[in-house]
Amino acid sequence: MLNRFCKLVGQGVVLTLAMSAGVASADVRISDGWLRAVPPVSPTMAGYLTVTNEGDTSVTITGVRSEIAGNAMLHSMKTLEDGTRKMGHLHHIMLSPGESFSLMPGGNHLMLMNLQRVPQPGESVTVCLTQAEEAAVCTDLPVLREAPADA
Ligand SMILES: [Cu+2]
Repeated sequence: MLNRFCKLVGQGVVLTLAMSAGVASADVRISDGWLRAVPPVSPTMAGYLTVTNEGDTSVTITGVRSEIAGNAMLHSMKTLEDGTRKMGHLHHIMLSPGESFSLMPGGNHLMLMNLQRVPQPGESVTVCLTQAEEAAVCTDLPVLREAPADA
């Protein structure tokens, strides 16, 4: 038992050294993020952001979560043959090094569902993007009534 523990600790040290040496680093940045304010009775709210892969390996964003939401999802918008638009589950976002992907009003968005509480304009909410290979990346998004003018 003691042996096994020592071995695990040893592996952890090796991993840390490899990462600090910059062998392969995934570096995901979230920018221009915000959540659209909703009435206090709303069970859901939508959010928008740009995610950029600033590392040197490909990354896969697999979803979104927030402590105020019982459930959260990335959604895509599709235009159907009859011209109506419909939301669908965006299962993942793959980003090559240097690539970005934007969630914008009228298009792809993140959706916080089963809201435990409804944050009001002026508040910020921590939202995390989960990744296939790496730890989740979190950021605080402001709650706004309108899209920021310069976004
Ligand atoms: Cu949606």
